Amino acid sequence: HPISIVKNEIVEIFNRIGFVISEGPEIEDDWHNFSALNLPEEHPARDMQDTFFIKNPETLLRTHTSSVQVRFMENNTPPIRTISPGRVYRNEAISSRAHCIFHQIEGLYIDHNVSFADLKQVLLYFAKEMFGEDSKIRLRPSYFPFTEPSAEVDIKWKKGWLEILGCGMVHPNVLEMSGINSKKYSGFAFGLGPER
Ligand code: 2U9
Repeated sequence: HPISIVKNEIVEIFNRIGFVISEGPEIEDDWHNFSALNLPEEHPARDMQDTFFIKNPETLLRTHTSSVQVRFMENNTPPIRTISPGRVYRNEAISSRAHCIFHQIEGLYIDHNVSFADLKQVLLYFAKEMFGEDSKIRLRPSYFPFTEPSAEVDIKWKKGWLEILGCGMVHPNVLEMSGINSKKYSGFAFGLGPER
């Protein structure tokens, strides 16, 4: 399937620089999908409108693969380099551009002294491997609850800019909630949607 082909290509690019694949359950609990990712109780993403609940509020279909990386942090100690591909679920209106089931590939890198410059260079490597050696990337400031600072990344494409992923430095709260000392360690994360 075209999505599997693209997914495998992306995963292999990150495998070559030491990211190992991690997988986790599609049926998740509130902690791994929301709370541990710094999404407070009142966050709109927790709304019935956006999330498929199996048993509201404690059991749901994961809305992102970040829950896999929370589990990975709970069960491993840094250095952590992992890539998590998988199916995710959001209760949105289905159209030719959006389905309620889609895919994400998320990366997580945690070690001593990981910087935003490391993030930028890893993403430039990815763009060059995926789209060609001449690729250029641009980072725009953005916001995600689980990363601070956060950015969206565009590649130069046919004279314009095309958004390919979101990323940022893992929020210290997120590290601490999974048992990683944010005074000793820092990390970056990114997420991309192969459908796009
Ligand atoms: C942990 C901490 C932080 C993953 C991230 C994004 C930014 C992002 C979307 C892009 C399009 C998903 O496919 S999409 O709908 N994702 O923009 N994802 S940072 O951040 C994490 C993950 C895990 C523990």
